[in-house]
Amino acid sequence: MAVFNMLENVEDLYEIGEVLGSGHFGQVREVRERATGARWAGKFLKIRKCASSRLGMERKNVEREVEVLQALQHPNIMALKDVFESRAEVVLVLELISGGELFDFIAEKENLTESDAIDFMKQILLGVGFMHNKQIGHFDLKPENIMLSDKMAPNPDIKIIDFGLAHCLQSGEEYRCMSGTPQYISPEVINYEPLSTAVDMWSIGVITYILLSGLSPFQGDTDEETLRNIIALNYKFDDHHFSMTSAMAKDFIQKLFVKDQNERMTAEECLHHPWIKPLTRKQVANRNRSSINMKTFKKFNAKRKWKMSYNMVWMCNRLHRLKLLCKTSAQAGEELRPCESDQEDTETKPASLIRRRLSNSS
Ligand code: PIT
Repeated sequence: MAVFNMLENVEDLYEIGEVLGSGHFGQVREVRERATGARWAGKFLKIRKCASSRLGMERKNVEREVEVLQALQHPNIMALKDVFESRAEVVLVLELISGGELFDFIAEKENLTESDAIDFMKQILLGVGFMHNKQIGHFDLKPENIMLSDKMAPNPDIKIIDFGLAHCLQSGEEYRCMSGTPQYISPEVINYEPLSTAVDMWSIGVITYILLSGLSPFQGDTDEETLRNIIALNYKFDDHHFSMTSAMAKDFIQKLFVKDQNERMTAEECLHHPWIKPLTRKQVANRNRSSINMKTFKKFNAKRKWKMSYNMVWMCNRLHRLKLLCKTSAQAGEELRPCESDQEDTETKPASLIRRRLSNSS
């Protein structure tokens, strides 16, 4: 069992500042180290005493995330500095990432060539490749989890965040999990098959497709339809949205949208694909000539941000209802309190929800 700093109080060592973000993971706030003045991000997780066995689960999930982060020291992966634990709370002190989300940064640009996109993709692949070499899968790669160190820097660094669903795959172990975000999940997740690090490579295919075209490859009108499109590998490069995209970029994506996990390109192979690592002058010229479909991309990003705000309001309402329910239950003498895991994110859906949706739709 991981042992966290229980001797000192986080507030004795850090001054707690403004909220940077919140979601299914809890709340992330800026914190300032009192001794040095250095700025960090503190992820605050309430570990509440619940009537159910969720308490043990929550602690285990945090421990797993901490173990993963401790194993991942890489320039493109958010670093973990310290962990504090009190009776009701665990605080992870993380690297402060002030550049915001990569997709927001791109959406502000007037135009971007494939070369610019490749510079970012290369960094994502370096971070993911590093994880995969340690047999760690992120299992929730999506635009919200790809941030920039500092957007004012001439060449900002990519930082991969949120290792809440990450898992270290042990040899001989079959790991199945049905969490994730419908648009970005792979067929093996939907089919509840044993998972490998190739799950992340599928998500990288989806992210690349969106980055170049502003379209989501498998998006249906409902989540069920999206999941069905993924299983049927139902996507296309339509001429209208991909008119500015190079053939090499399409080949790169096609080699990630492969049903068989063993046949899908690995991060290492991606880094050697000619789209990422051009071998000839012609290939370099092609990358510079091709560009991101900015008009559709901006639209996609605006819709994505709107959905995120909507989800946040939905989550707050749900929490409020849960609190009311607790009050009523407490008055009735029942022991029931909301847990952190009740703060369900509507984007990262638990298995039961996806399963219910699939069975309803058949
Ligand atoms: C920020 C700035 C920053 C770190 C984060 C967000 C981290 C977010 C985060 C971290 C996790 C997690 C979920 C989200 O599971 O410096 O805006 O470990």
